[in-house]
Amino acid sequence: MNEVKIREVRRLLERAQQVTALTGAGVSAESGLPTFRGGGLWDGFLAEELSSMSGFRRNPRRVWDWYRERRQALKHARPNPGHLALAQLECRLPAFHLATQNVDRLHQAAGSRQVLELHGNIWDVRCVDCRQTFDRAYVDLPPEPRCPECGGWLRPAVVWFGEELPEGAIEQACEWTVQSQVFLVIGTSGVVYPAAGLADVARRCGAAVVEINLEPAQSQQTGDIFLQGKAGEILPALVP
Ligand code: BV8
Ligand code: ZN
Repeated sequence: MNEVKIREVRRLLERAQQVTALTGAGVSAESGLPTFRGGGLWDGFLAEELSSMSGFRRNPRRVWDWYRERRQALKHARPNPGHLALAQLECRLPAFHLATQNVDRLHQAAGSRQVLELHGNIWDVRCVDCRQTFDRAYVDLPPEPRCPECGGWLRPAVVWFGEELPEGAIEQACEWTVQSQVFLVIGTSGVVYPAAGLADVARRCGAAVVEINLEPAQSQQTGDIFLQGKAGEILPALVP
């Protein structure tokens, strides 16, 4: 069944003037990184305890332990065929844009040049007090990292629940989506907004929404093209 739909999506991609892709944790699953929901990273925790400022203020050590574990796993993670196929699409298509909810930077490691990180990245850190940002300088962090400028708590430079996305990020993703004829939604449960709302924007603008996932995501609607399976297997089949 996928074969027919894969041929249909390849045709849509070949004809499209502009294509936008939104990715989530599922695109990094085949690089050995756990996803968030369904027995993943948040298993046993309330998401807000680990991914919110209030959770961080309550127990910064526990939040850092969780991010340090994820950073450790990332050191051994490599881009998988799904990441590589998206980097190929960027080279092959006239206008391809990638917005990701992932903070692991595996798209960049795979060669994607234009990646819009809607939820920040796990490697940079920012001071809670003076808000100074320190890029990768802090790959190996002490258990309770403090700002060298003001002594305040350093935190991961990711977007937590209740925090704004990076300035202009969702607007840029919306602009790409409005102009696209095909919108790929890859490896995301579609529950976190405003990123999950992009698929609705695409539908309202008449784009073909193509969902690539092991199972239907919450945001999926009838009329979408659903390619069920692993992103690392389906995406390479879509590259013209
Ligand atoms: C904000 C930190 C506004 C980074 C994360 C409506 C509009 C706006 C906001 C809201 C709204 N409704 C509710 C909100 C609030 C909230 C929200 O969406 N809550 C949800 C839970 C209801 N949104 C926010 O707070 C956002 N901020 O809007 O601010 C504002 C306005 C005024 C003043 C202040 C603020 C911020 C959202 C960002 C939260 N940060 N994490 C990090 O540590 O990584 S969220 C977390 O979930 C990650 O960032 C992750 O990227 C994101 C989404 O998860 P997924 O990537 O989808 O992963 P998941 O495990 O869920 O699913 C994996 C999927 O892959 C599954 O479907 C699985 O089947 C599939 N899969 C698995 N393996 C494979 C596969 N698919 C293919 N192949 C495979 N091999
Ligand atoms: Zn500081």
